[in-house]
Amino acid sequence: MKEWLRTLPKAELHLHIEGTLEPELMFELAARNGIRLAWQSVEALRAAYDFDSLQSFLDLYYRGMSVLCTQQDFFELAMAYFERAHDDGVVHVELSFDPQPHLERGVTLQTILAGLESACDEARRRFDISSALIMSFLRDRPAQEAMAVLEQAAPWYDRLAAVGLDSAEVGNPPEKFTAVFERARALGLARIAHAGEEGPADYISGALDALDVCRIDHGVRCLEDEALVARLHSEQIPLTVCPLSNVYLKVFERLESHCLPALLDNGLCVTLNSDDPAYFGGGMLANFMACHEAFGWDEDAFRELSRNALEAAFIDDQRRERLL
Ligand code: ES4
Ligand code: ZN
Repeated sequence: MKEWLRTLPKAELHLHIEGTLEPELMFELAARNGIRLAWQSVEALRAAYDFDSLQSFLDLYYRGMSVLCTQQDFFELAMAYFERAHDDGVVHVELSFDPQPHLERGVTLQTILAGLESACDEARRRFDISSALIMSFLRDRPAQEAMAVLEQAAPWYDRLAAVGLDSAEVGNPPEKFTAVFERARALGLARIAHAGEEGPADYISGALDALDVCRIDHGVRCLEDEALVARLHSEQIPLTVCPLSNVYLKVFERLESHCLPALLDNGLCVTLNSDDPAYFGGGMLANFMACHEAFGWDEDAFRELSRNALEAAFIDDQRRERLL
């Protein structure tokens, strides 16, 4: 099954590029940039990957990404990810990036985007992997800051597939960002948002109503609201579910108790994704294999999940047809 899953053409729609930073590269970049890390070694860092919640992960995630300084750093980060994705049989990737923590450290949007874009170009040439960029706002920071970042990104609007919303969910409802997403819509940008990962089902409805999103990242808590499930079903709103992430962050205790089978039973448009593969035990193939083992899904089930992702992807129709 593993080899069959590897050859299945897969699209990854929910990936934080900063969450692909493996400890070895983190230490290499820290040394190159003269940055002192809080951990003594790669092993000590890996041992710290023991999360009890989204926040405990985010604390480490933001500390880790502080080694990214130059265009070359962002290029190497993304290329290392693309190589692993190619080995996993991934043919299309939508990379989210979080500008705010980088801007705060004095790293410019130009540095981030030039590095990521050149990696995307090389991935297309070397691996025939297509890609799209999603600029995400941190929901635990002020909406005004997100608005300023959106304005600052003007030179790149035509190269952004969408804007997104991530970071600490509970206490930061989608409505906080109504004006920012309204502005993004006026600029012609597509919109997506994390919702219903740790936050309640209300945040999923809120993201659809207040932010007019076309996809929901995670969305696993939708099952707590029957009317919402009916809506997600009738509108076929794609959910980018991240099975291993949800187990690592204790959204579900074990994969066997994950709600994925129930989401599918309700006829929802589910996709499988890796979220932060360096932190959550592996990439797309590891996530697919874990689901095969936990749920006993067969080839037809995975074909449908991959088709859902290609249909929900920000990708030109010609390439979509070719990959489907
Ligand atoms: C994230 Cl798993 C997750 N949830 C919310 N925000 C994030 N940023 C990076 N990974
Ligand atoms: Zn995420």
